[in-house]
Amino acid sequence: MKFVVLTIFPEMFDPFWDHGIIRRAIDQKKIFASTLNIRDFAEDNHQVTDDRPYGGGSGMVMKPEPLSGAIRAANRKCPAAKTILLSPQGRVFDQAAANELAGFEGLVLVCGRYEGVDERISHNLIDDEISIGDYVLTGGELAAMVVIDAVTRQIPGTLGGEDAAEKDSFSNGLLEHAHYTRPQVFEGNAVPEILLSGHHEAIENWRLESAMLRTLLKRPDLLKSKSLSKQELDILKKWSQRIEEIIESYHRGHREHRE
Ligand code: 4HQ
Repeated sequence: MKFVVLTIFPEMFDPFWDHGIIRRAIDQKKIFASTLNIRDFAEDNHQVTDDRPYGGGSGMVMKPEPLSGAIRAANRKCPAAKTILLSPQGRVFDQAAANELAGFEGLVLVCGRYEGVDERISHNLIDDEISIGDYVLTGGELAAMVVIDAVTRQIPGTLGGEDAAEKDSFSNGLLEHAHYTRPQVFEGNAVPEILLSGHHEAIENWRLESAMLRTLLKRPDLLKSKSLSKQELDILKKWSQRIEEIIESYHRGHREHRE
C-alpha cells in the first residue's frame, strides 16, 4: 500500500511515520509513506496556498492551482491510487471503510486547512470524501492519520505478534472482551478464575460472554444491527432470563407487602 499525503504541514507526519506499527510496516515495506507539501506547487513567489472567498465572508479557502498541481504529482507517483479528501461532508469512516480502502494499491490523502478547498477541486479531482466523525477539526491532517492508521493494520503482516485484525473489535460486530494481565490481585480486585484454569474452550466461552455483555451495555446499537450466532443468542437469553427473575422477585415482594 502506497500512502501519499498532501498537506501544508508535512512535518506533522514525521513522528507519525516514526513510531510503532506504522514504523514497522514501513521498514518491512508493507506500506510506503510520503508527503507532498502543497506549498511547493504554488505558482507565485510567496507560495500562497489560500485566498479570500468569492461572495465575501470571513475565513480563507485553499486555492485550486497548488492543490491540483499536488494531486497530479501524487497521481504520477501512484497512478492506481484512489484520491481521498478529508472533510466533514464525507461518508463517515468506520471499520468496513478501513477494510475496503486496504484493498487499494495506493491512497492519496488531501488535507485541507482554513474553511476548506475550492469546490472545483472536490468536484473534479477527488474520488472519495471521508469524514472521521461529526466534529470540526482545524485541518484534515489528523483525519488522514486516523485513516492511514486503521487501514495499515488491516494489511496482512502488519500486526506481527499483536492480535490479528480478524480477532479484534468490530470485525465480528462486537466490542472486545475484558483483558487482564499480572498481578493476579490488583488493589483487592482478582482476575476472573476461569482465565487461570487453562481450560481453553471455557475461556473462549467466557470471552464471548464478556464481549456480548460489554457490547450490550456500552454499544447496544452495534448488537441491534448484528446477525447473531446460536451461542450469542443463548448468552442474551440467559441474561434476559436472569433480569426477568430479578424483576419478578421484586414484584412478588411488593405483593406480599400489600397482603
Ligand atoms: N475538517 N473528518 C478539513 C474536519 C474533518 C473531519 C475540518 C477537514 C476542516 C479544512 N476532516 N477542513 N471531521 O473536521 O475529516
